[in-house]
Amino acid sequence: HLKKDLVNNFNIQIFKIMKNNILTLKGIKVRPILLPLERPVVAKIATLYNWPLILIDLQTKEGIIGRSYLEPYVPKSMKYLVSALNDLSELFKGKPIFPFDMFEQARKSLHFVGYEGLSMIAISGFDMAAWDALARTSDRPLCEFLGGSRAPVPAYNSNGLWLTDPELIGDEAQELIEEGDFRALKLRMGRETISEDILALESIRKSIGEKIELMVDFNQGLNQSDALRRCHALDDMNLSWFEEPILYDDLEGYAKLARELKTPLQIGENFYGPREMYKAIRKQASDLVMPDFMRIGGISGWLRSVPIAAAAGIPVSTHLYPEVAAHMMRITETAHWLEWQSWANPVLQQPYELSKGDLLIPDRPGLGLEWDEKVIQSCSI
Ligand code: SMN
Ligand code: MG
Repeated sequence: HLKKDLVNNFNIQIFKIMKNNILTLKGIKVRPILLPLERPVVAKIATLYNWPLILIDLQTKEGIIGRSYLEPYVPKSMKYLVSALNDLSELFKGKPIFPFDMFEQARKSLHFVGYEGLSMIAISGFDMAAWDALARTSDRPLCEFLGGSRAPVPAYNSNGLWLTDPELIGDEAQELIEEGDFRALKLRMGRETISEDILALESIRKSIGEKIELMVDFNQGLNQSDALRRCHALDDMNLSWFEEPILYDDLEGYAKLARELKTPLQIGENFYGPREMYKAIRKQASDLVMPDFMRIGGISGWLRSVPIAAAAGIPVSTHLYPEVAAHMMRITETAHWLEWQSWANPVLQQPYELSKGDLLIPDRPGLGLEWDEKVIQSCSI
C-alpha cells in the first residue's frame, strides 16, 4: 500500500512539474576532473596530455537534476570557474529556472569584470545545465523540447591528426575513419615549414583517398603573411576549410584572407556571444562559422547567434561539446558539420553513439548525460 502511495505521489509530483513547467534552483554541485587523452593534443599553441572537465549538476527543489560540463583546456583555469559557478548558484538559489532570464542576469552580474573570458564560460556552463533541467521536465530529448526532431547529425572526426610526424599520420587518418565510419576528418597544420605540412597532407590522402572531406585547423598559429603564403600553397588541394590561420580577433586580417582565398575560411570557436558573431559577419571575416558552446553563451547564446549566420546565408558548424551540439544542430537552419571528439566519453555512463559518420541523439530526457562516479573519483583534482 505504502509503495503504491509513494508511486502515486511521485506521479502527481511529475505531473505538477510538467503542467506548471516551473523548476526552482536548489544549488549546484561542481566537480573538476582531469581525463587522460588517448592522443595528446599537439597544436601550434599548446600540447595537452590531459583534458580538464568541470562537471555541473544543477539541483532543483523538484528533484530534477540538470547536467552539463565545461572543457576549458587549461587545468589551472578550473579553480576560477568553479568559484564563478558557485557564485552564480548563490545568485539564483530559490529562484525559478528560466534560462534566458538567468543568462541576462548572470551577464549583468559580471559585466564590470567583462562580458568575455571566464565570465562568459561560467555563465555558459550554468546555462547548459539549466536548459537540460528544463528539457527533462518534458521527458523528451533537448532537441524535441526545443521544437526539432531527432535524426542523425553529420559529424567529422576531430580526435587526432595533430602536429605529429608527417610520415606516420596517414595510418592515424585511417584509424580515425574507422572510429565511426566517418566521411570527414580535421587535421592540424602549422609545422615549421610548409613542405612538412604538405607532406602530412599527402600521406593522409595516400591513406584515405580523395573522397573523404578534410578540414584544416591552424589554431591561430600564423602571422598574416605566412597565412597568405601557406593558404595559397594549399588552395587547390581539395580542402573543405581553412580554420583560424591567424589570431582570432584580427577580423580585418580574416576579411583580407577571405577575399584572397578560394578555400572557405572558418572561424568562430572564439566568438564570445552573439554580437561577436555579428561583427565578424558584418566584416565578411569568414565564409563559415563554428561557435563553441562555452564561449557563445551555452544554449541561450547559441539560440541567439545562429539566426544571424542563417540570415547571412553562412553555414554553421559546432566546436567541441558534441552532445549539446547534436541537439542544437537539429534546430540550426544552416547546420553544416558537427565536430566530434570523444574526450568526455570516459566519464559518461552512456556515451553518444556514431553510425556511418553521423552522431546519434539518444532517446533520453534533456541531454541525457549521467556521470560515471567511479571515474570521477579516480580523476578528480
Ligand atoms: C582545438 C580543440 C581542442 C583542443 C585544441 C584545439 C581546435 C578545434 O581548435 O577546433 O578542434
Ligand atoms: Mg579550431
